[in-house]
Amino acid sequence: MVPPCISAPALNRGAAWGLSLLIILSILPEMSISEESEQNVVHPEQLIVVIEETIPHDSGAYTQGLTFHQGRLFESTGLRGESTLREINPDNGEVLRSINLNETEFGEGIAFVGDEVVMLTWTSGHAYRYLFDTFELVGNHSYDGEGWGLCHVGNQLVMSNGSDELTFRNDTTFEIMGNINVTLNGTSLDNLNELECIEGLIYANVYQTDEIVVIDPGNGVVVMQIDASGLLPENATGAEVLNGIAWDVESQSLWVTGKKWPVMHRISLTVPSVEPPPVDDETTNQSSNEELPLSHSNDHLTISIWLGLMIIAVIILIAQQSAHQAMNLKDVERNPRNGGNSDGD
Ligand SMILES: [Ca+2]
Repeated sequence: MVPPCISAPALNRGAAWGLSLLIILSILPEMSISEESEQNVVHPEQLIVVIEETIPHDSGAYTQGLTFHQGRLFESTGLRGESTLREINPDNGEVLRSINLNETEFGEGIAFVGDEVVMLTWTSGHAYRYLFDTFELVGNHSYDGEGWGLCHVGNQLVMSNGSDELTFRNDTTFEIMGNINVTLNGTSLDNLNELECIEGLIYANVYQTDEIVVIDPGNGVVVMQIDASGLLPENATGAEVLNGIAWDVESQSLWVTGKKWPVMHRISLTVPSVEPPPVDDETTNQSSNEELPLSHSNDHLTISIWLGLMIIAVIILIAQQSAHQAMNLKDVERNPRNGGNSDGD
């Protein structure tokens, strides 16, 4: 049934529909850009660990740094009054030799540069250099801010400070050469702790988690995410968080431990063979990325339906207006005296 006339409000509604259509058409390109940038986010490969070998570890060692040099294993420990630099027998976990830091200092990460081992101190701003075969102190660099993890690649030391930032320093002068901000699924990842530089990538413990992330040093993007949960024996008392990654280039083996853990593990990495266990919200957000294309596809379908409905509505309104104008014209032709106004005065 054709309405008796198209009122001014109806015409306004038609204009509003048209305006809405223009607005939606204008924001569509931005939605496409947003989708495109989401598609550019690198989602890391998910890996789990397999224990290949276990040796004892000093359960009094508050592990801060762990690294190999020439097949020999070195560890640094923290806490004021308990901080040490030590060599460990990689066959049985025995502490072969150890030196103590000043009681006011809190030991942090270590890394080798040639035959010298560089050791950070948390908030003291000192990076000490020791000859590895004697632990003789031969150098002392200063730095601003906090020192957490350390590893060595090329001619640079990579240093974490507990944030999402990694700083690259000249391995001789300790000068800052650059820095990167680490992102996981496009979001900043804080609490980067102990580090290990392995074959061009940076492995990092994430403090207070059982997670190890593998970082592209070129752009800070996490390219692999390792679930290292389940490595601490259930009967371990007093043990704290996972911390300590060491790569033995000679045997191509990867070792991990934790603060005051009674064990160290040689591990391998693999992809999960079954569905991963229930995860927390953060991980859920990360693991739901595979659903994003479907979600965007649904968004596009919804937008297309609305656009179609609006176009149909506009066409109907225009048709109604045309029909009404035609009727008015006929009325005028039939009743020229009253101008076609059948309702009278
Ligand atoms: Ca390390």
